[in-house]
Amino acid sequence: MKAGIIGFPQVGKTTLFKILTKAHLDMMKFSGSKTESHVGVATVPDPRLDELSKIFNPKKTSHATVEYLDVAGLVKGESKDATYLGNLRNVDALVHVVRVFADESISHVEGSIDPKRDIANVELELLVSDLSIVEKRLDRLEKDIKKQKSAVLEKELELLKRCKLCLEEEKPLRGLELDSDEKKILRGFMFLSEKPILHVLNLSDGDSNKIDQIISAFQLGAISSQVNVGVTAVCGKVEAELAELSGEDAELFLADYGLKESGLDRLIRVTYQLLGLISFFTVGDDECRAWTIQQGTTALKAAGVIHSDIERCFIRAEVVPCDKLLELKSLTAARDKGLLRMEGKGYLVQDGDVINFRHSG
Ligand SMILES: Nc1nc2c(ncn2[C@@H]2O[C@H](COP(=O)(O)OP(=O)(O)OP(=O)(O)O)[C@@H](O)[C@H]2O)c(=O)[nH]1
Ligand SMILES: [Mg+2]
Repeated sequence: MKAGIIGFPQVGKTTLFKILTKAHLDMMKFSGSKTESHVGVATVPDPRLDELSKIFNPKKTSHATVEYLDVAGLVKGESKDATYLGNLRNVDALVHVVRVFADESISHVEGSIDPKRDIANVELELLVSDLSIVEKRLDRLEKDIKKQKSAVLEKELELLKRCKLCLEEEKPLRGLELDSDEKKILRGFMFLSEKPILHVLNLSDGDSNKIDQIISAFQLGAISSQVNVGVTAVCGKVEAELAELSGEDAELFLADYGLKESGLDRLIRVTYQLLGLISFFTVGDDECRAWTIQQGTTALKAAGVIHSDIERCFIRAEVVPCDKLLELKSLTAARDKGLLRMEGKGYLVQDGDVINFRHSG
């Protein structure tokens, strides 16, 4: 899974990127090139996997990961330039950092704190970028159709006209209702306003206890209830300090700020929810591992996430929910109790399933 971090300049994008990916990069200042970006990998925290590892004591424990991309700040009005946001086109989701922290010494593009306005402005940049792509393609299509009639091209033309209308009304494409054929047609364009987006409000340290009320405090209820849109908050500065601590110190530090979990944990959890992602596990002496899949994935496709050979030679999946396995402490015990179920190709994998794939390869 890949997520792109976007936002206006000096809102805390790189700060968040560093926290998420635990990157210790000193040269995080961008040289000014619009297409420059940093890539980092965040580990998805999962206490269930840690518990499984305690039982199986494997040589290796592999958490799921999310790849984050940190790009230069958006400049209003420049999104028509296709290369500017080009780096973001192949991400699965966008994380939009919104500045809420007050700091006189750090300039704010609009000169004042107003998350609702900033969210609207960023959405507008995404729309404008998509619209310019739609218009170019429509031009081309109309010319091609004049030369040669084609049902396939006509279908694309109709769909892109719908997209154009939507964008001209300043509505993001993620709100369009599309059937699976239409989704397929649009996939290649990698439209930005079609991607799920998580707005992350970057709060002042003093506001750490307000995270739960953030949506109502800034009247973001209507925004957060839109399809494929999430809103959450972090305290960038607090999290940056937290990232330097470990274990008990980190827990004490969190308690001091009245926080239940680190912003990193929450952010990754919310991103998973937003994208409809779940985890299943494989266990053994060699490796205990978490795998990420879309909710509603079949056992066959889940096998393919591990290796295409396992999908190709799939016989069956042996499944036990992780909480049951943690209780019984071994697969043999689970089997003896009749809790290790045999499932076929079409079984829909559930979050927390521990799976042993039987295959003939
Ligand atoms: N007071 C305060 N300052 C912060 C916070 N988060 C980031 N900053 C500061 O704001 C400045 C900009 O932070 P960055 O993370 O570099 O922001 P950015 O969005 O990556 O900036 P560009 O890449 O230049 O667009 C830095 O000086 C940070 O130390 C915060 O939560 N509180
Ligand atoms: Mg930056």
